[in-house]
Amino acid sequence: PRSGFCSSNSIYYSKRKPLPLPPNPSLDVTTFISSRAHHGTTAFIDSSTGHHLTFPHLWLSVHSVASSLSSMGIRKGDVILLLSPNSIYFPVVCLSVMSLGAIITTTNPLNTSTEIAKQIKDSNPVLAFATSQLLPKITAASPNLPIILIEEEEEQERNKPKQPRVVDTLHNMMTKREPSVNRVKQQVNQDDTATLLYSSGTTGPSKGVVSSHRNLISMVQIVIGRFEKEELQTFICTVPMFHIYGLVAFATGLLASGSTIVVLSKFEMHDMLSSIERFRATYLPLVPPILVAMVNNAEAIKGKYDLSSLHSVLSGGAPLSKEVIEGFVEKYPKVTILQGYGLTESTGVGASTDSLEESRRYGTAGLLSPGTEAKIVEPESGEALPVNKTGELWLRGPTIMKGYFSNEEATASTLDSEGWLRTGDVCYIDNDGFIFIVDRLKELIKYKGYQVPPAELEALLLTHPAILDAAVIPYPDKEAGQVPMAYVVRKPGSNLSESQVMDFVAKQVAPYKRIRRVTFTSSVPKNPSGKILRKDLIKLATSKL
Ligand code: 4UW
Repeated sequence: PRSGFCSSNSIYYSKRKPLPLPPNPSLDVTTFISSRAHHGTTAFIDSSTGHHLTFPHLWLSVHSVASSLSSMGIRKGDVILLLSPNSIYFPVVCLSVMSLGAIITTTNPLNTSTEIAKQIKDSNPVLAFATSQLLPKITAASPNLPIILIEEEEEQERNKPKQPRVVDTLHNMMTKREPSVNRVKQQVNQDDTATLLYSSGTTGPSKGVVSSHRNLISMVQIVIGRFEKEELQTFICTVPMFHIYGLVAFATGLLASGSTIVVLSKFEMHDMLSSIERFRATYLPLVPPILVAMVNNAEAIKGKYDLSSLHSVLSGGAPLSKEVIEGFVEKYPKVTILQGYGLTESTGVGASTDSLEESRRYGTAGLLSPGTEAKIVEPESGEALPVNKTGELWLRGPTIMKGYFSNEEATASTLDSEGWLRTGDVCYIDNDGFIFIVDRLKELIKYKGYQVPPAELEALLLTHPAILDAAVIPYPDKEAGQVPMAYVVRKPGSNLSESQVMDFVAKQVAPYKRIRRVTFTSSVPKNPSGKILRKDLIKLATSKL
């Protein structure tokens, strides 16, 4: 196999050892993970309740839930919605659903019922799993969707009878141990769809990213390759499992290596740090804003918590500045920062650093994942560029999505006929194959690692009776990475204020999507075909910094 830059076709081949896919075409990702030998004992621990799932218990539960779903009539290709914060039961749902060849679609628990309704309309689920706390959001979004309640044992009897749409509880399904003869056997192929996660890609509103079992199996292999060590590892899970980062790590990949995963239902600094101490955790996957907070509060943290077990933190989902990396290295000299760069559209990690030495190349997103190829393309001419030249990163390989769900137009403008994915990230690759991300070509705003699609906010702003036109751009922010900023053109005679604009949006979107800066302008700059010239606005907004 080739490795490194090939000057005859301007393709970069991964320098990592290739990981051949299992040859059997009829294989689902759950079976692939469960059949892997390892010597782990505890798969998941809930950091606050101490409830845990051993590996045998996990697989029994997955089997039992899958059989129940099958007796309920769930079949290959059916879409099932999962609305839950991080929990030790989240992976049980994902793995059961995927084992049947049914498709899991996840959504941010912070989303409003209107936002959830949009995803339901697009993905058309036949069933939903939800915690009792989040249940009202689903019933508001889709009153007739049957629901399976995810709840702790203690909560069992309290909620069930009140809700007519609740058809069963996860706990009940996990313990039913329905004999597998009841399960309708349907062959699941690596090519079949496994997940439908939502991402705005390079432009427009959120779209369903279709990832196959092959995409996920190949990502599981990549995760195993990075983290399977002689000794078993303990991970802290605080990044959200509904997002590709958390999903591939905590609901699939790490399980296959026998690691123990300590689950936090939401991010809270004290809980995270005390969990590291209590469980002697070795790995801590994070998004950059949490690393920033760890650097800024290092003295207080080190005085209060014993973090001596911690071997590495992983950073991904958004860029980490050199300043923060250096600050972290100085304050936590015994902890290695590893980078991971990925997209929902690449079903997880497209590039990563796997050692301290690799991470020392400050600012790099790392080397291409095994089996992944890249091109750096000049956006105007479409020409593939050589080493050290900056352009749009294109990726190809076994983890690249099949396309956007029921959206041929978006698929065609993102994936080309040779299988290349336009990432919308501006990068260069150095002589040694290390990728450096320098800018974002696409519209996407990342607030604390969460995706905020400007097109959705612009559409919402245009529904305001006093707004004539609007454009939303990312504005740099030390704490959040970026915040959404709006340029607004008021209708003649309107005296709409900045805070009125912000309130109007805040009432209708999840908190992470809120507009946090407003500037009034007389017109929104556009090209002749009507596309907003975002780069001009970003330059204008940041010129005073
Ligand atoms: N540096 C700079 C980075 C980086 C980055 C992402 O929400 P999405 O679609 O997807 C993600 C996925 C991140 C991820 C997945 C699996 C994994 O193991 C891991 O390792 C730590 C990370 O974020 O957003 C995709 C966009 O987010 C930006 C970039 O613009 C990309 O196109 N991004 N990671 N390390 N920028």
